[in-house]
Amino acid sequence: MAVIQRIEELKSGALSAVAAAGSTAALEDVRVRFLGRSAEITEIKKSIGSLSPEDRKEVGRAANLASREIEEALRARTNELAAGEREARLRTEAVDVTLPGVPFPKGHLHPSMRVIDDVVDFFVGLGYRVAEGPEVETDYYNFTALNIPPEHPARSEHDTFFLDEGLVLRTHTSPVQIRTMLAQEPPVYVVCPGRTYRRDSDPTHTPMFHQIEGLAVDRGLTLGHLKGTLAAMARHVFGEELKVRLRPGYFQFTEPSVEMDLSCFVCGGNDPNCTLCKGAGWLEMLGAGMVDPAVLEEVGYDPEEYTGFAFGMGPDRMAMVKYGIPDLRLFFEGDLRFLRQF
Ligand code: 2NM
Repeated sequence: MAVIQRIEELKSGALSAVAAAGSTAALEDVRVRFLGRSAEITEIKKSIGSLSPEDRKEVGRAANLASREIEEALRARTNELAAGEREARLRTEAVDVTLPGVPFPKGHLHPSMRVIDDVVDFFVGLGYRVAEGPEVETDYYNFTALNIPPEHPARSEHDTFFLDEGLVLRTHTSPVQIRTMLAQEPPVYVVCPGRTYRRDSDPTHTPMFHQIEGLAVDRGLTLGHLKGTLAAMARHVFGEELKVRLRPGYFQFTEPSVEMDLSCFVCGGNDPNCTLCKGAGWLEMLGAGMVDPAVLEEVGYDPEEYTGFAFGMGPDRMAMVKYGIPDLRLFFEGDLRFLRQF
């Protein structure tokens, strides 16, 4: 019968095409061509219904056998080729794990940032929160709320950069403490690092410099808490052997006010020719004091119920001392030859 003949031809055509295919993709083409929806064998199977019962059985059997044989050949050849293709892909994608890595250039922490991180970490460890605020401040937050009213001569000590309409570049981070106190009730324990600005430029002053201030307001806080806290902070940053001392100081927003010195960590106070302390034995480190009742009242705290201590320090200067850097201006010139040393 002609149809049976044709099925045989199609089958041997398909088997040679399978044998000739060089890739799994080519095999897929062969499958579509010989067994797909519009392949000739498929058409023959569809037309079986119109044959006589005897022919139907014989043609059906031949067509099914042929399809099965082609499928089997496709499966076997696919397995063969897939293994080779996988092998080739693995070879091209191979990674030589014994090759040295590509060196990744390391960044450097700026010396000021190292001191800032040290100080902030210390206070966070005590349970203080970190607070930040705007660098462009209103005159009110930068001065008036801190017991420095308009026209007060203390304002001139700040060498302020004035902007338009009652705005200034903040001369300290104290306005962040004012904002914190206005936003919450005591107890307050905050540390406030940030950039500050004063019109000043020489080997130990730059127009932009960093400050870290801190504030604690609670029931029963005393100068003793201030001294213990700041001494522990100094030892954390500069070394556990250090001694500290307080001297009387003056700030408009604290009463009493103090200055804190560190014992010289280069000579320990024993070398009259010490290059760091110049024989003084002590290094000036920070200013602090008990928050003036006028400041507490300004933010709506009752000074009969609460007391507080506050402090401010210059991490840039602390870094100069800690790392022996003679000129503060080097800090902000962005010269990599300088920065890479840290
Ligand atoms: C200092 C020294 C002493 C200070 C006081 C306040 C506030 F907001 F509580 F009044 N903030 N910062 C303060 C006190 C800052 O810097 C040398």
